[in-house]
Amino acid sequence: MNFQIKSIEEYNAAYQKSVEKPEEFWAEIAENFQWKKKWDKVLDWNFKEPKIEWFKGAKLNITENCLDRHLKDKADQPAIIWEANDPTEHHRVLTYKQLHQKVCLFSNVLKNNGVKKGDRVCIYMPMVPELAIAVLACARIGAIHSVVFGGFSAQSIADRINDAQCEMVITSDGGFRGPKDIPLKNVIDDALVQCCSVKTVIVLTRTRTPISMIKGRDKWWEDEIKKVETLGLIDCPAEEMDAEDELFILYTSGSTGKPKGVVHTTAGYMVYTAYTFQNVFQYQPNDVYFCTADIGWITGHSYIIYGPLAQGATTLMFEGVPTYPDAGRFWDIVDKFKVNVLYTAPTAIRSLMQSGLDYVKDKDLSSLKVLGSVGEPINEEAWNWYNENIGKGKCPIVDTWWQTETGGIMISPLANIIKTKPCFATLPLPGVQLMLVDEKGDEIKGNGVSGNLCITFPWPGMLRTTYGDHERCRQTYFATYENKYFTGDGCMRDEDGYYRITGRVDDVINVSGHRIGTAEVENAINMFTDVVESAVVGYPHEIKGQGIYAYVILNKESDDEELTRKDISMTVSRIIGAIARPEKIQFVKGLPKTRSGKIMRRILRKIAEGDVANLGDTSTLLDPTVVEDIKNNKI
Ligand code: 7RM
Repeated sequence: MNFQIKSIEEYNAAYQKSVEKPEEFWAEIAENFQWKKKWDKVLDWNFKEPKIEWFKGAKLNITENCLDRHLKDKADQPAIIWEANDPTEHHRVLTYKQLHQKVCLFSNVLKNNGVKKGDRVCIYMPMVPELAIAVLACARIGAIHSVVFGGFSAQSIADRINDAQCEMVITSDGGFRGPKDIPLKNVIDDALVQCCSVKTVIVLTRTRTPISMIKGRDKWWEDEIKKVETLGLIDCPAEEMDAEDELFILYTSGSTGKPKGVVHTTAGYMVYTAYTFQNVFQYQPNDVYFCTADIGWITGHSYIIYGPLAQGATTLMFEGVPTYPDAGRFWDIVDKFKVNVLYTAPTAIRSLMQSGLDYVKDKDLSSLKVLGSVGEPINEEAWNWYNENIGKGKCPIVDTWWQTETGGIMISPLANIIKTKPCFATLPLPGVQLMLVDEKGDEIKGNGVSGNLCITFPWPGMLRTTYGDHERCRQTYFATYENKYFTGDGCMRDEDGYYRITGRVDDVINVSGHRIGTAEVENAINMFTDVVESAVVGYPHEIKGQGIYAYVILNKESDDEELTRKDISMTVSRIIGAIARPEKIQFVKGLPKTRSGKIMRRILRKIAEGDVANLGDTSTLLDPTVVEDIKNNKI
């Protein structure tokens, strides 16, 4: 592998080349992969439509790159180490050879059940190796996977299945998450009442919770595997895919009510996740790499599965949560498997920090070499705690900024190469051309400035479209500023030219690293019988980064406000999922609106933040008494 950057000079040279000769730059990197046919053209693009094509004309299968090509030298090296939710349950190790076999077998299960290239498959599973196997099996036969995080409600799943017209669902009887059992198959049954595209449901046995199994539709994973084994369908040749064939859909929230299906394609995504994984974490052969994300989010797709496996790494997958059975769980895992690279989220760090050092003190963390952070801005206190108590001052912290849409890491230090600075994602990776702009879209030049973060040139890992609605993709990302991809984030560039992401500038709340659209939550709250109108904003939350604050107008006074709050919460849980439940609900008589009827969220945000003295310009307010009422009854 010859794309590993080893020094700051090599970084500078790589960056410069990526800007001056982007096609040559990425072509050289792409040479390190296994192609069935090489590309005709490295890049074809315009941001107007947008049209983005990387490695056009090339043929490949990403699973040959993640599995088959490692069989020569790494057949017996662990590909996936799996640690169960319950520490007394035995962990599992799948070598590259074993993972390859299991993916092939399950690929044949998919084919045997009529799944073809281009079909969409919804995956709703707990963090078990079979989830990674299901994802890779889809990729192997050219089916498009749409993984839905296990915390989403039946309604959310149904919306996602219908949007993508999935033919199959892969799930399990249930999942273990800390002290709880999650009834995954039950939720799927509720969802499928609304989904007529789904013909088959494959159900893995995990919790042995009693579940319904519908004849003709539902099939046990284990039985299906036996069937293909009996038929002698052991090997499964990898489908030949075009570079720009769709690899997966992943739904993410934006400023509008409906989540978007972000589409990633095969070749560019593979090259980008592998390149960034290698360079950001500086992964060395035989390192044990542990990313604590869930595969239901982009971080799990890119940096538990595809990036690490493309690089022949050992990736550790953890089924549970950081605080079960106690707040020492991550450190026990680091100790047990001698983890070298740990990649986690600020929300987890803050929660473990609050639990105190007792959970850290007797753990051997000396194997750690690199620490990573992702999902939201990391505050200085958490950064320092992570650095001192986990890294013992010896491990660089790579604060990685990126998005579902970017496919892979965009701004980050390269471990041990780019000097870190608390709270700074530091510098763009090679191939990433950034620009800060003002409201009008004019570039903000120089250092010591802030603006809206845009990207001005394509990179291989970028989204290609939003599923079934290309115009929405253009509108959302390419229309705000001409000829630029707009990230939705605010950003500052300091005197050293280092970048610091300050947070979303749109109506998206980042709760524990999960993106939630305010409009989505409002729609869910408005479904509650007695709600007339609502407005949702984010406010600073000590552990979650941001919490959800809802202002709600009821059609009649509640005789038990606490109960009504719980009812509203339950309604949101049903409509979206527990992750979107508002932390705070304030009943109000009216919402601050302009004369044209627009809710003035800026004012609501200020009040939720507790900054009532600085509401800013309120001269356009239709009815100022509304604001007084809200201020006086703040919770
Ligand atoms: C990977 C992921 C994306 C949004 C993004 C930011 C925020 C992510 C950082 C960050 C500050 C970081 N994808 N964000 N990483 N903010 N520093 N290192 O999280 O699509 O779920 O979210 O998350 O606002 O736009 S995501």
